Amino acid sequence: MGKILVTGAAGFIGSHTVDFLLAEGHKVIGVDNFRTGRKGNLSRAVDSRDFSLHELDVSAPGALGGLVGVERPDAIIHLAALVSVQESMTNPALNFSLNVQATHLVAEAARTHGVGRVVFASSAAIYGDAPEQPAREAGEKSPVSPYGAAKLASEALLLGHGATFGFTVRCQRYFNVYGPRQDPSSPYSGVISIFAKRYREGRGVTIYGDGRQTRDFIAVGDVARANAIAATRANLFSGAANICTGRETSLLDLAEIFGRYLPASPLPEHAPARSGDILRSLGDPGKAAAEMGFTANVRVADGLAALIAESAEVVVT
Ligand code: UD2
Repeated sequence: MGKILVTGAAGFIGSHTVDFLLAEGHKVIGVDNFRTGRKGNLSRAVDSRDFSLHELDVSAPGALGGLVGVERPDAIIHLAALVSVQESMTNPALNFSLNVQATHLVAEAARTHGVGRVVFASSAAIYGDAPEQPAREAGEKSPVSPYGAAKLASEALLLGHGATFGFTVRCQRYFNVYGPRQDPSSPYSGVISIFAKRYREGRGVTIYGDGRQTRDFIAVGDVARANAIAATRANLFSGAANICTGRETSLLDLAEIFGRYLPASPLPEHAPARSGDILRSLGDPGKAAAEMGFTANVRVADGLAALIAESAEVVVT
């Protein structure tokens, strides 16, 4: 069993990744500065003797390096980030610090202390707003936000460091991730987290535009498993791969599925489409399957059913 350091451990994807790794028997070192992560997300993990939690800002020079030097993990899963595309536009300097500078410090920590593998939270945002359908890894990358640009730059920083200094780098290009513990508090939160909260409260939802826009929604449990594979599977090569399902679901379909489970809900209302909203987002999952043996298992209807059943966990106070 391995020893894995997870940055952003108290976040949405981070905490599910921690839980998955612990369930597989690994030792996990969690790192978070609790800017957006929440200690409550780790309520299961903190009971494990194989888990330790460190409050630390990855973008502060020396902070992560010191911990990596002491702990000497086999792999680092770097998920700590400024996660809001909107915030990257209102505060590009903070985006640079948390989404580029921090990545460089992770790469340096890996080089300095001989960490064998780094797994990175990249994003479909690197493809921009008019990718080929389905988006393939070798296709054009034209990010349309500082967030997407920082993710693309981070991939290059890590892959360059890995190739130069001899460690493996896996860049995970997540599509639209959803599931328990996703924070629904902002209008720019993931649409499924917003819909789940509103339906649970007996309120209707707002669909921006005609609702025929589609996304490749992937369950966070699948993403956690993809992270664990990338960090621990033997004989992986460096590279970048979409973490997606290869299936698209429209907003109208989403509302219909929620309505099926919660039939007393009001019908959705429509509002004008958001500027810059993309019509279709769909990833090709073939490269992750070929390079890592990863295939998403959870169908959206099943993922939504699980989310509704776990509604106590969805409540964010
Ligand atoms: C996703 C990512 C973002 C970035 C981007 C790249 C999330 C949360 N966001 O943005 O980080 O990677 O992809 O392309 O994964 N909508 C409604 N009603 C609502 C909320 C949203 O109709 O109450 C619509 C929204 O206009 C959009 C769709 O739902 O058409 C998905 O919105 P989103 O914010 O969940 O994700 P997206 O794909 O815009």
